[in-house]
Amino acid sequence: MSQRISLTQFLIEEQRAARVPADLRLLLEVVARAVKAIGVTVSKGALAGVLGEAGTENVQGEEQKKLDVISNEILLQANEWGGYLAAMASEELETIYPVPPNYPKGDYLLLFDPLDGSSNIDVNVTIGTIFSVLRNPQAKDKTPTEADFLQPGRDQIAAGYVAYGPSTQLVLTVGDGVHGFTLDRETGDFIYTNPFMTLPAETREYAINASNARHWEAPVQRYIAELQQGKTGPRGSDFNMRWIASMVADVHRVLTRGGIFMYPLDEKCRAKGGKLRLMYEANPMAMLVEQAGGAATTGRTRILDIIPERLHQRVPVILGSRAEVERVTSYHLDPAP
Ligand code: P6P
Repeated sequence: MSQRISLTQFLIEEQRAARVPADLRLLLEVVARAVKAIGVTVSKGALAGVLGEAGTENVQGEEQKKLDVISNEILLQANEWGGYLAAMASEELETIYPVPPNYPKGDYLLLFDPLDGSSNIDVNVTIGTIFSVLRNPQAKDKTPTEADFLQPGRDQIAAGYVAYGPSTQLVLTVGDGVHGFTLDRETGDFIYTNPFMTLPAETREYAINASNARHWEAPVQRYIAELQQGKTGPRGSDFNMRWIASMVADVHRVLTRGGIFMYPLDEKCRAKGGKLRLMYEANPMAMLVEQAGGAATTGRTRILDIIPERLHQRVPVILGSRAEVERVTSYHLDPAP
């Protein structure tokens, strides 16, 4: 049997290679333990009485599911005492969560969407957790502010997601490629199963919510129409479409077998700047995709170069196989057919 390498061993070896400082390794280990607890709760579903609405709204004005609230609490409680964080930010919290004064502060900021795709929870479709790690720009004895989080995605120290699907998979980058781990539910270990995940430059698969077609801008209309024309159109090839409406599931498929994932600007979400959140959805996914050899833009600019203005800022997202992302982006920048 080939040697099983656990996440712990992988991170210790990354630390020995001076690619991961000890406190970042500790942070990632704690996040891994927290997402295992989330996965256990998610997998119980109706048996644990955790399905359905929580009866509250989050800062986004979205109905919170019970599991949204539970997952958020699990991540906050797991990470607040370790001494490696100064503060956290969550899709489910209006403002930042400074580490309580009775705990030591550390050098990192942790951002997360605790349970992304929660509209799929009640119908048993894959959902996930997305996280991003930034360096705390303040001295440890200073209380962090929201402004400390407003760093461009290119400054992320680490990024990852967990897909709670047929298997529970953790996908992680610390800036040295993308690495996938599969949870062994019998031992509780994340096992290193996907070293150096890379994205094929070319693809024949796209992901977009086609019900928004009438709201899309002209460059997206043109791009999707060309894909739909298949062999008879300018692309000269047939394409396939998938849309799970769970970013973690759609992006995991793209990272695993290629593809392009699109939630572009459209007339419905223009006033908000886009649908997906920059700090804890677009940025971590963009870092992972670029580390895997792909590309990630808004259609007009590289996502990782965006200077954030607000913690819950939304942006258009076009990411995946580089050749396709560059094509769509070129249609935005040079619309003439
Ligand atoms: P729509 C889930 O709510 C989410 O934030 C992403 O996970 C997903 O890609 C997108 O929204 C789905 O949006 O408009 O298709 O429901």
